[in-house]
Amino acid sequence: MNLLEDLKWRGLVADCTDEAELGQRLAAGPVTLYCGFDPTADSLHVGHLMGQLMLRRFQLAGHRPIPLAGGATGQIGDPSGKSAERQLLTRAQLEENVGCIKRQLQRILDFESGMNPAQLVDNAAWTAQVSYLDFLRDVGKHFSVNVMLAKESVRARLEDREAGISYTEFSYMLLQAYDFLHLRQTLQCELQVGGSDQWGNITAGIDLIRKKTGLGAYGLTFPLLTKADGTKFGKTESGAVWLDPRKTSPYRFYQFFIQADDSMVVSYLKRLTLLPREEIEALAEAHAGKPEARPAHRALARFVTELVHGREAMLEVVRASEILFGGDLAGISEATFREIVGEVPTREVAPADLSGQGKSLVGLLVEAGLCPSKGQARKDIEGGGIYVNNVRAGDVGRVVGGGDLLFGKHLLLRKGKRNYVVVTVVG
Ligand code: 383
Repeated sequence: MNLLEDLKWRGLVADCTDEAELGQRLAAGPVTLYCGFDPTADSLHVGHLMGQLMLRRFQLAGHRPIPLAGGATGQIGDPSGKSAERQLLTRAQLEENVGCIKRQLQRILDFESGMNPAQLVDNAAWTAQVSYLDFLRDVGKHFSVNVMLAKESVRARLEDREAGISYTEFSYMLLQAYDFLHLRQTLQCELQVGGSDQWGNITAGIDLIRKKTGLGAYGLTFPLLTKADGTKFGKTESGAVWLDPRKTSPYRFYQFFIQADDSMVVSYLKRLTLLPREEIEALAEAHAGKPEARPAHRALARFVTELVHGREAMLEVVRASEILFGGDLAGISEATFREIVGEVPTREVAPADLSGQGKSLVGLLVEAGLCPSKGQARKDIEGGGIYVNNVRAGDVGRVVGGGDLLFGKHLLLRKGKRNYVVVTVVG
């Protein structure tokens, strides 16, 4: 299967300039392509992964990817897909954000490949020094306001009179078009990819290239990720799902994919992983046959977590995610354990209670609220239904003390299959 067919099978083609032509060009030899990312925050989020992965798909097929950091466009703000005017970022914020996203754009792609290495660029490099007058003469003159007004991104904001659009955001598409022209001329970049919100900006660039140089160029967009209810994917109650582990921990990140909607999981596998078609089809079948085993969710979460956070972090969160299903606690980091603590009831005890001689498990079970009485606690222990740190406690005389504490302060108590309480020593 060729690249375009694979992209179509994955549901990754929304709009495309003449598809047959693009197919022929891709078959004829390596193509240089780019995708832009604006430094609107100090991290990229899962929505951006599609663009990064799109570049990677092309690279794996032998083409040359250019991730672009919008050091210049980030100073303006793309109105595409935005219902209201953006707040301008301060210079300091911008600088900080550009640094952060550049580091993230250096992942996922191969920058060392001898044949088709990726190349990171920043549009501030060729835009910052252009004078306003030159820009209006050399670029602005090729844009018809009539055509600009008809672009979806502008039209939507004009229709909503209250929101409106500033002259600054209205001009955004000229800057993105100028980038494409610049990359076409300096790096022979022939194709721009992006989400479907970018179609207007991409075609603006193709038109500018034709008018200024007479050369052709291609554009390809992918549908934006949505949830089963049609709303934006990648948002939780606590905000976006970030790629920076300090903003969204690898554990939360993994859980986000594990909790994906059943009806969407196969589509996410196609669009957010590089797993081959046969593997995805086998996972789809396994999911249809035994959805409660969550084979497709696990494969999705593992793949994306490894891609973003690396293999070690992925393996740790997979293990951590099994702890509340009775899994082994050995080797778990304190940070990850804390995440789990956040998911179950916790009970605080004073240090004296668990030091020295320790404390009887029977008493602790009652205090922790896992057993209604000491009598019941004894019965539960005898019945084999009580676990300390996921190890069965068979002895009614069991005493828990300092040696049982995880990271010197936590104890994971469990009754039956899924009733957990974390006892934490405070003070
Ligand atoms: C800037 C200069 C260019 C080409 C593109 C840009 C950025 C572009 C934009 N993109 C979004 C962003 O930065 O705003 N104007 O957050 C998102 N992208 C990708 C993809 C997406 C788009 O980075 O659909 C989601 O991630 O295109 O919203 O010369």
